[in-house]
Amino acid sequence: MFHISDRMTDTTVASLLEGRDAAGAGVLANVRFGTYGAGPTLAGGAVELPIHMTHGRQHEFTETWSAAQAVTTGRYEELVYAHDDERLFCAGYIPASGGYARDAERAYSHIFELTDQLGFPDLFRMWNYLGSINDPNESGMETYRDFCVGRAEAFAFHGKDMPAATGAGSLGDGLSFYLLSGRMGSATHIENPHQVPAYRYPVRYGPKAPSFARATYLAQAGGNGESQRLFISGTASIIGHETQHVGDVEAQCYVALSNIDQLISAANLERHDVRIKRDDLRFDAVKVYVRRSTDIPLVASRCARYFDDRETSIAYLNVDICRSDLLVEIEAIAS
Ligand code: 3HB
Repeated sequence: MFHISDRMTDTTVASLLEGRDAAGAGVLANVRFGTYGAGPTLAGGAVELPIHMTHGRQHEFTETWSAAQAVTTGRYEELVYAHDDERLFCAGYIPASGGYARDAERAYSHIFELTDQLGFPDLFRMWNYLGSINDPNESGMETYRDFCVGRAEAFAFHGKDMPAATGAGSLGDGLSFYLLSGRMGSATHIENPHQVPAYRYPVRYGPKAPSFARATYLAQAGGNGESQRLFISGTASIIGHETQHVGDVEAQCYVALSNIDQLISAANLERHDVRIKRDDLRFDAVKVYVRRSTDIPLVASRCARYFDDRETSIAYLNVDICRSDLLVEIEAIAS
């Protein structure tokens, strides 16, 4: 179960990983999108992860990942985790230093050790929020590219499939990350036929390509009434591997939404052997990353129309995006 709570109203606006009612279920984690960031902690039997993602307290919100069964928590190396019988939530924080490659490789290696040891080997969603994402590190490499090097090395070394992901800027320092992992065979990764898979991007975007899939389908968990979910990665104005409409936020928004359409089209789902009906899909937990605050009203009007904001929670975050010519990036959960 999952919900986003607006700090002011504390209403549940979306739900994920259904099992029991939100009121009765344990909580795996609270991810606080707010005015400061820090490393993850365990509090009240759940993971707490504050990430500096909002410019003011009025925009703060919390993503709550709830459990369907009893929750077990723990720590492993720099990671803090919580799991029930079916899902593992894991989080970490790497302080800013001259570069991220080594630390990211180490953290992702620890993630794979942990997920394998605990029996949740199938990563189905990850988020990485980097301070100064488009700025150079001490060797002159862009921070995002530097991070991609370490993450790619860990995925390659451990032979892991790449799940849906978001990689965006934060307003703080360091790398805040969290991810979800499931039992063996629970995840199916999906690509968009109109986009080159990110992990095959040419070297002009960085020495190691970004390690993620365009979406991941999470199959129904056995016997507890949980329903299926499609996790849509941060999606932007990229066709093939190239940014479209540099400088034009409205056109970028249109291409990003068209990319989501392509990804979840009946033909694409069928191509990936995912048996859910496009027409039955409902969106939840939409997060929209907007580089320039002045673009938010326009982006919000386009997204509200596409997602039907009467039905769906949409959070707008004014942060940088992994590629410096991208102005908007959109993620969602469809079920
Ligand atoms: C990532 O590097 O994990 C990533 C970056 C994006 C969108 C999705 C995933 O800009």
